[in-house]
Amino acid sequence: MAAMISAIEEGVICNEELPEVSVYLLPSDSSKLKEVMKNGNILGVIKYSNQEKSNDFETLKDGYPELSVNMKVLLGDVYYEVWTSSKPVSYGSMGDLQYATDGFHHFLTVSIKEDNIGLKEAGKLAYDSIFEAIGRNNYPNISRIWNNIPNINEYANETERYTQFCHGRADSFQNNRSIYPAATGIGCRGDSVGIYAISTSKDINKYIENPNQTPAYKYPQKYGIKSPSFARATYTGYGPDKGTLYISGTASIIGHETVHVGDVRKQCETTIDNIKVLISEKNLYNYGINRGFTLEDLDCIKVYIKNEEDFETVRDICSKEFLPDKSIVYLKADVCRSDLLVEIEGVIMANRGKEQFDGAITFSEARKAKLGKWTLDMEMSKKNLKAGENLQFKLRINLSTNILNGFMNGSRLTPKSLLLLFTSERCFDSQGIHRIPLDEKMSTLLTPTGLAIEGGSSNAISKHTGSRYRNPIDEMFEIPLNELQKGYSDNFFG
Ligand code: 3EB
Repeated sequence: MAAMISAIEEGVICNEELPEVSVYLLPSDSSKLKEVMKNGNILGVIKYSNQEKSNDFETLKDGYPELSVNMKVLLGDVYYEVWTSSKPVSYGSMGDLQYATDGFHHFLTVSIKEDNIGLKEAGKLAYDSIFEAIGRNNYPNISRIWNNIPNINEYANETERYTQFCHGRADSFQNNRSIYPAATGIGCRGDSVGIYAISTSKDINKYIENPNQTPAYKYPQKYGIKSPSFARATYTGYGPDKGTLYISGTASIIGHETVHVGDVRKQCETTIDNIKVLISEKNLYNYGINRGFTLEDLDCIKVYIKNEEDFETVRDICSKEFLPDKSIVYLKADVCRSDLLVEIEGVIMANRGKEQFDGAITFSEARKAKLGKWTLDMEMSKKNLKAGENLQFKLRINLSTNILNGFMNGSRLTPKSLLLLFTSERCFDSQGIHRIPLDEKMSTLLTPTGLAIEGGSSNAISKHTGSRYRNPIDEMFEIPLNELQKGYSDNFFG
C-alpha cells in the first residue's frame, strides 16, 4: 500500500528511536571481544569459567555490572558474555546489586552469599533486591533473567535445593509482580547465587509458552510446593523485525514430565524440538508476533551438559542444528532436575541483518476488542516526512474468527468490506498547535507512531470523517471481507 503525504507543513513523526541491545558470547582470547569492549556502551559483562574468583575483570572493568559464573567451559577456557547498547550507558549500585541503564533498558547483576540463611531466603532476598532496583529505577518489565544456583540438586532439610530456590523466588514474585519472564535456572559451583537480568522501562515484553510443555508456573506440586517462576521465552521490542527473542533454558520436558531418562541423545533431540516449536511462526502468531524463526536464527547459545562424558554426543547433534557462525558455548552444569542431562538456551536478535525500509518505523500490536482479538504489524518506509512525498507501508492485520463472525452476525446488515483508515495520530495544525486525539475524541485504529488505539466515541482527525483539522497522513482503504484470511484461534491473552 502507499499513501501520499498531503499536509502543507513538513513534519516528523515522533517515533522514539529506541536504544538497541546486543549480546556477545565470546572466548576470552578472541579479537572480537577486544573490539566489543573498546566500542563501549557496555551494559554488563558475565564471565563463564572454571575459576572460583574473577581475576581478569581488573583489566576489563569500567564501572559496569559484572558477574563471575563458576562453570567449567567444555570447549575452550574462559567465555565472556558482553551486553552492549547502541546508546550511552550510565551505572549505579544498590547494596550487592549493580546496574546499568541506557534510558530504555536496565541490566543488572546480583550475587548473594548463602551463608546461614539458606537458599530459599537467599533466593527471596535476591529477587526482592531486583524488584526494588528495577522498581525504583523505573525499569520494571523484566525481559530475561539468569539464575545460577550452587549445588542445585543437593538436598538440605529433606528438600532439593532447587525447589527451595523456587520457593523463595515465588514468594518474592507474589509480593511484587505476577508476570514471569524467560529465565534460566541452572547449577553452578561456589557459594553464591549469581543472578543477572535485563528489563525495560516500557512494557514491550511478550511472554511466550510452549504448546508442548506445561507452563513452569503451573508445574504440579510434586516438583516443589512453589512452582518455578518463568516463561519459555520473551519477545521484546516493537515490530516483528525489530525485536529480540530470548529463549529460556530448555530441556527434555514434555508436558511437565522429564522424557528419555538416561538417554542423552534423545534428551538433546527433544530439547531442540522443544525450541523449534517454541520459536515457530505457528506458536509466536498466538502472541501477536507475525513471524517465526528457525534454529539457524539462534545465537549466543549455551548448552549445559550434566556429565562431561556426554559432551561429544551433544556437540555432534548441536553442530548439525545450529549455524557455525553463531556463538555457542558448552558448559558443564547440573540441570534443575537430577534426571535432566542437557539444557539449551539462546537469543535471536531479529533486527540484525534483515533488510528494512530506510529509517523505517515499525510496530506491532495485539489487542482485545469487544468482539475478540486482533493483531497487526506495520512497517513504514520513512520517518522524516515531507509534503508531497510518497510513503510506503506494509501492513498485516489479523482478525480473530470471533471478530469476523461478530462482523457477520452481530447486526442485521451484512458487511462486505473492512474500511481501514490510516492516519498519523499526532499531528500539528497550520498554527503549529499539537492536535491530540482527544481534541476530537477520535477513534484511530492504526497510527504510525507506535500506538494502535481502539475505541473512542467520535472521529479521527481525518478528511474522511469531516474533521476541522488536516492530518499529514490520511488515507482510507477498503478491503473486501471475503479476501481476508480466516482469523487465528482465540486461545491466548487470558
Ligand atoms: C524446565 O523446563 C527446566 O527455574 O528459572 C529452565 C529454565 C529450568 C528456567 C528456572 C528452570 C528455570 O523446568 C529447568
